[in-house]
Amino acid sequence: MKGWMGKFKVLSLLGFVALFLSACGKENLTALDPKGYGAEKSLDLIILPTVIMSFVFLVVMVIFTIALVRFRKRKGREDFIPKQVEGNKTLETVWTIIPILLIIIIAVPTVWYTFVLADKADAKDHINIGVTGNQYWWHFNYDGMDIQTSQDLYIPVGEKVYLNMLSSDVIHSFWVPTLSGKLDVNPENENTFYIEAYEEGVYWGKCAELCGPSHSLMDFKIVAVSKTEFEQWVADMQSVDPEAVPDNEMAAQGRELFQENNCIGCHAIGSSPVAVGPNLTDFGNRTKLAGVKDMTKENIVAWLLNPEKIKPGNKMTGAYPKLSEEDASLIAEYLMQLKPSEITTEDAGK
Ligand code: HEC
Ligand SMILES: [Cu+2]
Repeated sequence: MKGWMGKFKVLSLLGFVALFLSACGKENLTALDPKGYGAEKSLDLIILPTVIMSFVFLVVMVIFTIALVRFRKRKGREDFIPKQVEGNKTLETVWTIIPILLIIIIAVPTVWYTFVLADKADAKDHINIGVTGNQYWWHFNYDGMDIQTSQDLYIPVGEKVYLNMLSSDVIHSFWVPTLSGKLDVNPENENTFYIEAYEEGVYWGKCAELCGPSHSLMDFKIVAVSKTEFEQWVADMQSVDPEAVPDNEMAAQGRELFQENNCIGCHAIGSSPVAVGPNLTDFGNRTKLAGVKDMTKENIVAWLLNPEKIKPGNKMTGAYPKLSEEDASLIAEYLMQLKPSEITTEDAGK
């Protein structure tokens, strides 16, 4: 009886944990609701073996139950020995061939789509974006468009977008579960694949390779907008004047502090290739600070005073003079008005 209770407790605990974990996650951060070609094919490849394995499990369980019931020890036939089938050639052949066939049924589409999804023959005809993984943020460089940005990647809906990925430090892994599978981002040897979003929307991405203390905070977003909105966004980004002095007095002071405090050495505004830290051209258009915090002035000031508290191990901590709260607040004013485009994540239906 006691053993039975123990099992019951373990099972209910597992059930509870499963229920609890099923509430985790964000919308558009799931591989089970694909909104792009890569994710759709990945889900197909999850479903196929699951169906086959469930079927095998069912068949085995049915045969097992029949055997248990039919050949159990019964009154009056204690010495009954069922017919022995070891060495039966037909049976042995059947249960060797069936699993081989099932494995082939799983393997063929898996290998096929592995090659299809890695194919980059038509990359030249599409948008190419250089992706750099950094501890703990992502940088994006639009090929031939003179646009550099970080954290949020704007793409046109319904189009293949090729991502050519390298890391500036350790191995990361680029994963936008709703749009595609994962791909490792290595310090050497560029890895390429494409993403394609069927619907406009904001799709959350995660680094999927343990890369340091703030690995789990290495979030980013794909913002899929209509083709015309994308063209508008490109034009807006291209017409940014990095030298522009804001009209707002506080923001203008913040701009000077930004230049005096080393910030500009790591953070580019405009299409400069400097990318020791995130490009801040469209910082005011982002909805998250450093990928994870809500974009409020308070949070920006908190970040500037002590980034370590928000992202342990980040590469900004200690690399600039200590700021007073007033200065941090002025810099925040400057950064928040860096909004080059009217096209924002809201346009993507979120
Ligand atoms: C040594 C280079 C370096 C210096 C100097 C530096 N930063 Fe950073 N900064 C970084 C890095 C790296 C990150 C990304 C941290 C992370 O997310 O892991 C960052 C992140 C940020 C972010 C968040 C960006 C985003 O996309 O959400 C802001 C804002 C910022 N820095 C502002 C500043 C300001 C203002 C200064 C000057 C007072 C400054 N930084 C100085 C490297 C630097
Ligand atoms: Cu990472």
